[in-house]
Amino acid sequence: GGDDRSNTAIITRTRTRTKRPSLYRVLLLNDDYTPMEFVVLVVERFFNKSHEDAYRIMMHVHHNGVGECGIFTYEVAETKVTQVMDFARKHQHPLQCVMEKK
Ligand code: TYC
Repeated sequence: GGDDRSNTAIITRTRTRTKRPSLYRVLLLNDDYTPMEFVVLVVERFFNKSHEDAYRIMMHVHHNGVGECGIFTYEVAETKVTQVMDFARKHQHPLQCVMEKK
């Protein structure tokens, strides 16, 4: 900045600290009732996956009990979970979608 009263230059800098946001996995859980085609549609629609990738993810969940649909910041992950849970409820399927910190 400008000189002070004793004519000494004062420079004040504030360090810029950039914090990377925490990331969250969004997972689908298997159940015995939700139709496979419905899960594929969910993965395509809400996670922007190709039909082939959506089918692979659905089959992974079917065989392993749980599977990852994507990794997002907190607010985006929360929105995905809400969208999927609302869509499943609307169609009366018990499909469960959850998020977990990476
Ligand atoms: N297990 C279901 C069935 O046999 C299919 C399914 C797959 C359900 C993935 C949920 O997240 C899921 N119809």
